[in-house]
Amino acid sequence: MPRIFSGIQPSGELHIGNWLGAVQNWVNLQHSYETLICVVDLHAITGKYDHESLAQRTREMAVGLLAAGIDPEHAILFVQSHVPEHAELQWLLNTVTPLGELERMTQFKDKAQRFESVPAGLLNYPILMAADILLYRADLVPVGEDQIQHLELTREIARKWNAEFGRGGAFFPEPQPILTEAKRITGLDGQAKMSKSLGNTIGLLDTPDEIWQKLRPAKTDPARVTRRDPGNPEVCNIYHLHKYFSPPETVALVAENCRGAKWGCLDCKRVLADNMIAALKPIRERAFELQEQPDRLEEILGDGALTARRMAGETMREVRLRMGLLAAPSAMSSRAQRGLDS
Ligand code: AQP
Repeated sequence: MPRIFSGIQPSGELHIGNWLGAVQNWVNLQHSYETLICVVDLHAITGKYDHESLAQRTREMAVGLLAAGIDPEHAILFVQSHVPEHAELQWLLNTVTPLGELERMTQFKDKAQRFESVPAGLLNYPILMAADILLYRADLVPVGEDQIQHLELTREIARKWNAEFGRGGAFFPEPQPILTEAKRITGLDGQAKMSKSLGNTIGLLDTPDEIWQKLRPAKTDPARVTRRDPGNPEVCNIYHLHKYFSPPETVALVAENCRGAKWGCLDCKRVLADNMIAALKPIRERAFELQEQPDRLEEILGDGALTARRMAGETMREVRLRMGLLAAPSAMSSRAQRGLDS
């Protein structure tokens, strides 16, 4: 069975951009692929973050994913920092990654502007992502469009490593992306990508009132100044969101009523809010149930980390060997193994 790997940062609330662009895909694919889903907390500390709430956000992200339909019977769900091999492989891959490639990453250039002194972790973020994927020798990576460039670099890193240490073969497969139709959901500002760190999101677990309070002021067609002005749905983010939450006949009605100025933007948003609230209700309910079962969450993440560590351990043994590192003395390995099993 081909293997897929994907991750999400606990850098804020799980939002509808993550859900439509990636998480829904993970939920569908987990039945047909060997699936690893990782809450990538080591990535989340490459930006400015609140260390006091990181652990809680990590738990909440895992709850959100389970509520959205990630099924521990079908997918290995775990937290990145619980598998130290991610950081180890990242260091080893550092040695084959060209600096110039890191510096030209669009996400690095965007996010670097937010810092006076840019942390090296932000530059090295794509190497950690490559390590995440290659550690499990994944074939496919379901992501949103924003991650395509990082995935291209992952393939380049795999190629370079294979050329140097692959002994004539492709030890690391070159992973391919899987995109959804919603590969780039625009934020409520109507301009930037919906993004946790930009505060332009609707949370997957938002209450009906929170959804409405966020949708009310959301940007629409900028040329539509008054209710009587005919609008252009094609340039309106609210119209595009209707396509994911409303039935086709409503989407058609929205377009017609916007063009004919029969509805104001608030009317259109109210219909979207109702449909979005209905679509997200079962997810919110499942999340509440899970929040009441912290032991269950602990068990799922513990099992996930254990399985992931076994898989990661197999890859790392081979990687260390091929890169010429001295094997750990056997007494040390057996003690480490006991630590791993306990
Ligand atoms: N707006 C989006 N539209 C479609 N897909 C998206 N993804 C994120 N935003 C959108 C996809 O969701 C997955 C998890 O994303 P992530 O949290 O690991 O990284 P990100 O892309 O950097 O997400 P954010 O929300 O923008 O977080 P911050 O602000 O912390 O950087 C990925 O597959 C991503 O493509």
